[in-house]
Amino acid sequence: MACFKNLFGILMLQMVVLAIISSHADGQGLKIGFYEKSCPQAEKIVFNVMKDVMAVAPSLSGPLLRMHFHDCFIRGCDGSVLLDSPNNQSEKFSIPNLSLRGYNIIDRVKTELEKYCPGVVSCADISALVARDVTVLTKGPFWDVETGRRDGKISLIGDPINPVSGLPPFFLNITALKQSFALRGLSVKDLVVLSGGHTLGMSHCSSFENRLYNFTGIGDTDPTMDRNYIARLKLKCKPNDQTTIAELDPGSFKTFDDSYFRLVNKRRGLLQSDAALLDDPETKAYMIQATSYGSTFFKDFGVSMIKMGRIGVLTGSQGEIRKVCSKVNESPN
Ligand SMILES: *[C@@H]1O[C@H](CO)[C@@H](O)[C@H](O)[C@H]1NC(C)=O
Ligand SMILES: *[C@@H]1O[C@H](CO)[C@@H](O)[C@H](O)[C@H]1NC(C)=O
Ligand SMILES: *[C@@H]1O[C@H](CO)[C@@H](O)[C@H](O)[C@H]1NC(C)=O
Ligand SMILES: CC(=O)N[C@H]1CO[C@H](CO)[C@@H](O)[C@@H]1O
Repeated sequence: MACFKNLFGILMLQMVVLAIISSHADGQGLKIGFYEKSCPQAEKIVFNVMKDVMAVAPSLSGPLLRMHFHDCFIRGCDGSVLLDSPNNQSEKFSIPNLSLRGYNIIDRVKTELEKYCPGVVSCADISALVARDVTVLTKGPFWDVETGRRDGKISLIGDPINPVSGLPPFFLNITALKQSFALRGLSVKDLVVLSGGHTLGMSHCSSFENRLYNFTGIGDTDPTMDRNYIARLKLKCKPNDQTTIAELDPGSFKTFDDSYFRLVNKRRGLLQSDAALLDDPETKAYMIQATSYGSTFFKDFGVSMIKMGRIGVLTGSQGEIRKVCSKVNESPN
């Protein structure tokens, strides 16, 4: 009985999440060049700021790409990840945000846009455009970003850690990863393609320490991880290290390329959720294709990013256009 109740609870939760997400799951109301008339320079302004930023801080490419992913996975792509709250109770104060950086860059882009077209471009769209631009500026693919998102007014610290509707944690197995993506209308192909975004960025040692030191609680290592790689990582990450970070794609973590897949194929994926991509025939086959002659990874990445960018968006008269990305607008009374 308890079991039934539990299952029912989970089903209910999934239905609620689906209801929230599917309201605009197809991205209705978004289009390429939404600001063509209202702010013709918008995309150029974003790109120019990002060009300056990447010239001096290329290591922000990973966190800024991830920012859009976090935003879309929680409550849909509505800029909720960017909100502060007076008592630190918004999404950005939730544990999975440890690796998010670059909020000040989003603010800088917003400030620049407000000079030219005040109150026109949403923070949710800025996040989507910035994700594309950091990809391009690190030698990755270009795609046309759909715009027209509006900003949400709610951001809750508990949302990212919700086991069903939250962010997929780094230790998820392939079944759970697929479920997390499916819940948002994303396919198994989207899962493996978007994981390729780990070609940029870093991860805290604490996110994979168990694989090096205590995988099953008997002081063992993860048998699915390359032993030489484990030895190398142990030099960098000591037990209970809360501060050190390691490159997800060592040697080219500031360049968008296919080397992440090459590493995972060689059992050198850093996170358990990276290694898990070898446990499914479809994701495994994709990673071989993606690292072979005629790879479609670059083209696929744009397609999956556009799909992700449609999750649970607010459009039309929903939400608002924030004046400052970290704050909801004052109500006019
Ligand atoms: C919110 O977080 C910041 C930085 O982490 C901290 O300095 C500040 O004291 C916190 N505010 C409250 C009300 O907890
Ligand atoms: C995958 O993880 C889920 C929970 O996260 C668990 O219920 C399931 O048994 C796991 N599947 C496998 C094959 O390990
Ligand atoms: C390994 O994990 C187990 C179970 O969580 C714990 O009891 C043990 O102290 C850990 N060992 C080390 C060396 O951290
Ligand atoms: C739990 C945790 O580390 N939260 C962090 C989330 O991000 C904000 C802003 O960067 C930090 O101030 C929090 O400490």
